[in-house]
Amino acid sequence: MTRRTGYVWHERYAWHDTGTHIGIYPSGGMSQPYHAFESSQSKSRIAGLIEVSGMLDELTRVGARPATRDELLRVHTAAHVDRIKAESDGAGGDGGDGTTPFGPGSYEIAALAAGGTIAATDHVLTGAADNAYALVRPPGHHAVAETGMGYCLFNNVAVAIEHARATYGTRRVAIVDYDVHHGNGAQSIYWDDPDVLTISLHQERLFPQDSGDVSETGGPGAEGSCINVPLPAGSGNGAYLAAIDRVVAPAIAAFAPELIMVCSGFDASPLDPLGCMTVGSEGFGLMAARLVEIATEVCDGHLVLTHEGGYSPVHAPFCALAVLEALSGRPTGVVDPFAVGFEHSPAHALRPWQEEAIAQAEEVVRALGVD
Ligand code: 3YP
Ligand code: ZN
Repeated sequence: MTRRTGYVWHERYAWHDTGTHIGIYPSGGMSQPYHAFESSQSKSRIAGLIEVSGMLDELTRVGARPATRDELLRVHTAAHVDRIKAESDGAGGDGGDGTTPFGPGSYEIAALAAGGTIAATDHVLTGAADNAYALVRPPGHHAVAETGMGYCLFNNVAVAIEHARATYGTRRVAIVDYDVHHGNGAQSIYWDDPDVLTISLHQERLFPQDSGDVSETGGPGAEGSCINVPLPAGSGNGAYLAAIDRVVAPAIAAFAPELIMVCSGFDASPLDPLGCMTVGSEGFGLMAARLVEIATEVCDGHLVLTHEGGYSPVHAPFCALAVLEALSGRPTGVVDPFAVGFEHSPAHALRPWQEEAIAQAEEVVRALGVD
């Protein structure tokens, strides 16, 4: 079955300047200048493969528009929004934690990233598309109300959710975050909100280092609206798919959201410089296919993905293409060259220590009575 999949990409996303860093850290001294891992490379090359593979012709192009200041203020403090704007009007600055560099004009690009996610959400909720992928930059899932962090300036997914609530009266929303890092931003923003379920699958204690434990389950009055699956380093397709089937699927079925938002990062790839996981393009594609199934069962297929991390310029494009093939139900026939020699890797088997982490999260879902 084929579906109409909305797709957002704007060349201006590639113009967000993260400058010379050695990946994560400022360069200088004995650290020869390189670039920030979060650069335009991986994103532009994803957009490139989507076009060259012919996938673009099968998608519904969705235009990006900037989120307004008021739309950002539904999630962020005025002090944060205005500081980013002021620094962006000057020489550039940092999102707030010293690892989130940005150049002149990045306020407008970050507003376009949040607005691109809004546009994708509009397409799905008005029925103009069945589901959608917003390939936006800068990413958003670490940004909290009062600051940016970890390459993120504004929380794109939260800005889109608040837009949906204000515009369509959407009440219950689930967020699934499979970026290799913890989705701390939405967890923090919706900690006390029982109507937004946040689920994050991530490498345990990676970033932010002290968040995303399985014991974090939501604030008073919102217990059970937050689920974390911190997976051990080395987890591959088997662990991720088991987490989707045993934690994500039952939690969402019980929560019964009207809309599912996905924070889609490809930094759980074995070629990623910022993670130690081994999810292949096949794994990402299968996760997306399961999410489509879950959305079909619980919320009329309403599924919106927004792009987060993923820093392998050579592998991320094949991961993204596999996801778009699953969303649209239209295989391109493109072969991921990295899958050859990787498909049969033992790294994909679900290992006992990974299974144990999943079982703990499963227990949270069960104990909270949502299963
Ligand atoms: C930002 C600085 C150190 C780790 C990092 C993670 C960014 C990311 O991909 N988040 O999803
Ligand atoms: Zn990440």
